[in-house]
Amino acid sequence: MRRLVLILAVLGVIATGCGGGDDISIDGEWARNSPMRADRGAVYMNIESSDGDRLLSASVDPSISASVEVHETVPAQGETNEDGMAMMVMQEVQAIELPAGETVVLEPGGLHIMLIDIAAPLEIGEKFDLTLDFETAGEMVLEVEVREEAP
Ligand SMILES: [Cu+2]
Repeated sequence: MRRLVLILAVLGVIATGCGGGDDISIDGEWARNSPMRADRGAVYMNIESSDGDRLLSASVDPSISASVEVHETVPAQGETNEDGMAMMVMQEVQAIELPAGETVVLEPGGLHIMLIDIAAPLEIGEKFDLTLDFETAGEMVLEVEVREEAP
């Protein structure tokens, strides 16, 4: 299902007189327990911004996890495994850039939203609300389902 969310900052438009609304479109959202850490979960999705925007942060109810970070997965500096492959590590990013009209993919092994200190293991089929905070579009609440793999 493709979810088109129109976030027209109506009050902002009235207050400032400028029509700078940004449309954020999200699909393919899903969540799972982190394969690496039992106390973490990860959320993935495809995001597209009509006019260009930045995803600044995300949050969930404390009954799901204590905190939420936006992460990227990158090769660890100078570290390789026994096959000579670069070891991958996750690190927090300040924001995810959303160039106008481009689909940005959050997926395993790449960008993702990390639930830190989950309250309980995420059960397949469970759904929870994730709040996304965009620089221009503002806050948006997305219902995310826990799945074994991407929808
Ligand atoms: Cu992570």
